[in-house]
Amino acid sequence: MNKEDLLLYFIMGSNNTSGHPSEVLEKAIKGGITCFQFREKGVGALEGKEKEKLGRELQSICKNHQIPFIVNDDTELAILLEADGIHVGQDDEPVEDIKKKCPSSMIIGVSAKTLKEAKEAERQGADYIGTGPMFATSTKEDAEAPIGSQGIQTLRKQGIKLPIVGIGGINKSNAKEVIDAGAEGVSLISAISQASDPEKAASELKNRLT
Ligand code: TZP
Ligand code: ICP
Ligand code: MG
Repeated sequence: MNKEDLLLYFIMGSNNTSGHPSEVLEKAIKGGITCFQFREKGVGALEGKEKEKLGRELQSICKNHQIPFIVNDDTELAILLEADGIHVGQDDEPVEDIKKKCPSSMIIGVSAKTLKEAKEAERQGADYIGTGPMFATSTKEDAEAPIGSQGIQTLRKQGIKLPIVGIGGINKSNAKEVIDAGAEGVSLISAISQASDPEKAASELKNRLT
């Protein structure tokens, strides 16, 4: 993956939107997102064949537009779909185990916010880290206290060289601040998935970042 692909990284599952996920994704792509993560999690999340079906549908839209398609958490699904990548949290499957199962071309993203977590992700060969929550968010039920864009500045000062995307409570008013702190990109859910006009939301975000 190119670092540039991380600039405007949209994440969504079926419970993040009142619209149809495929339509929201199409609009987000028109607006200029550069990467997509399928995160089917939380209340009412699809499972099994239904989850696979939606994943395939969203992946096919990404393919048509040459947008990297990343699967959250579910290594088996990422392998089955031959996704471009997998994103895991600190409590999920270790990167070393993922690397044993997945093709070497698979992008591996890890959630990491402390120096220790970031160094460990780097050591294990992650391709990027997702750091947050940057700001207050109600999208993730068990989100910890926000660390602010300073959290990214600190990781950079401490010598972390891996590409970083900030996550959590990011919108068009604070997105640039995250990039200025040293991140390659911003990842976000509600600022696009809950927008009345997801295309406009994505394109306004993109304009603030380029
Ligand atoms: N991880 C940390 S915060 C978060 C995740 C998945 C939720 C991001 O959602 P939003 O709506 O962009 O704040
Ligand atoms: N960062 C990214 C990019 N995705 C996630 N699901 C997360 C952190 C928790
Ligand atoms: Mg997880």
